[in-house]
Amino acid sequence: MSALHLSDTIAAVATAPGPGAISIVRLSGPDSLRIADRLVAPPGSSPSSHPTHSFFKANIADPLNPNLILDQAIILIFRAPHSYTGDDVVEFQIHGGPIQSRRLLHALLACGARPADPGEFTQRAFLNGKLDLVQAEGVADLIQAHSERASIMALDQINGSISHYIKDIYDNIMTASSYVENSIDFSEEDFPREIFEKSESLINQALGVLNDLLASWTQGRVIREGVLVVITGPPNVGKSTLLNTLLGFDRAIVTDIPGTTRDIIEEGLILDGFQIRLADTAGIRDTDCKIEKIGISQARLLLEKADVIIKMMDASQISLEDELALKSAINSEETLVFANKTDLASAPNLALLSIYSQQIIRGSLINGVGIDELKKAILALIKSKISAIHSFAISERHYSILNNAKNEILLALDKLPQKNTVDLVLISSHLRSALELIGTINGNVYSEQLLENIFSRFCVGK
Ligand SMILES: Nc1nc2c(ncn2[C@@H]2O[C@H](COP(=O)(O)OP(=O)(O)OP(=O)(O)O)[C@@H](O)[C@H]2O)c(=O)[nH]1
Ligand SMILES: [Mg+2]
Repeated sequence: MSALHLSDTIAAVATAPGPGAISIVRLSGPDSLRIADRLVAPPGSSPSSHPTHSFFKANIADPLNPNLILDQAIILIFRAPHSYTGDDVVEFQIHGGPIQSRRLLHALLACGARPADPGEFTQRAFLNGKLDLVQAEGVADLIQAHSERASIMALDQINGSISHYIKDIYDNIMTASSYVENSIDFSEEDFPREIFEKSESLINQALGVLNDLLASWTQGRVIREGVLVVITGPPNVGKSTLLNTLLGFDRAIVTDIPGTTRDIIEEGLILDGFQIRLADTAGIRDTDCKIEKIGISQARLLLEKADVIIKMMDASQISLEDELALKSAINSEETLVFANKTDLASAPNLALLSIYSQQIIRGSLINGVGIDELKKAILALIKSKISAIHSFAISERHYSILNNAKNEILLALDKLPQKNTVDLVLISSHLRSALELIGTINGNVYSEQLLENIFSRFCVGK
């Protein structure tokens, strides 16, 4: 990406391709008004004669053949710095459809604009100080949001919910770090010992906010990517039947042959507004079958990533293994136990299950029994993971950077109470490293590579 060249004027279609009522083509950069002037056919007034935040109707013509009218347009003028990007921006609202927008885009390119890269308008907004990197990431999250909850969270992020905390952490560590650095040159006798207490208090404040942000990560992942719910258990207990029942259509093959499912079968599902990734897996057992073995090891790997595990058993054949699995499941925060096939279960087995009635959901999928109870339990588990404490939620990128920054801060904090002037250089270097890391979250510190990674996930025109 020729990312950092703010002197170019960039153009792109901002609306989704395909038929629609209106298409919007955007132009941003120092030559926007001059380029737009070349397209407006007389007797329309030229865009450069209009003040910022004004709009007017005009015919736009092919710059190489001014007699050829391309479309009628509403033209909007935003002069720097009062635009989304901070550049001079001209937006053309024209008739919808892919042909009209493509013709206008080609005309703009012929007049000297360059095609915009993905996310380049938002990247310019960042480079021009209109928003920080966390807010820019919120824009991408908003466009990609699959649920109402995800879009609310993204909008909060654009409005600065996370940026505010990152700035807090950054400012406190910066002040602590300057206290430490300013005292490095003092002699042992004149040394202002109170800087240790002052710095410690600032660093602890920063650490508290940082821990709060870290704690919001699970919630964010669950809302943005969906909750991973994995169905597991021995072969033939009805795992694939459960997947099909929850989805409402036959996605997985169901037979009475143990070992039917081998590959992981994952499907999306919305349950009470929560996006769920529901996965059916191979039944877990000792087997000599090469294919089944691969399926079982894939299932085990997926279980490690699961947010919710539905452990299924066959109520008509409760093995010692089932009982052991049950005991470990009871202690696990993410596991629900579903005893299926109660229609086939003997009286002693039903009696045994009733001992665990608080921990086990009993059902008979073939008769539609137990499904509502299971859905309720899944939702309760998801809600317990999404506490109301956090109105914001950091992303995976923020999480890993904050964790590294936390390590640096803890190393600095570890040296402080010793009130040893020898350690000042070391403390200062840990604090500097933390600052550099935190700076890459909001973009106080950035490289072209970092911007490329972030903005490449945007669409063209945003
Ligand atoms: N009687 C009875 N049979 C059921 C019930 N639920 C599922 N089955 C049957 O149990 C058999 C196995 O079901 P599956 O859903 O394929 O089981 P699975 O756990 O996915 O099996 P694998 O893929 O082999 O691990 C099928 O014949 C189902 O029709 C139930 O509630 N009662
Ligand atoms: Mg199956």
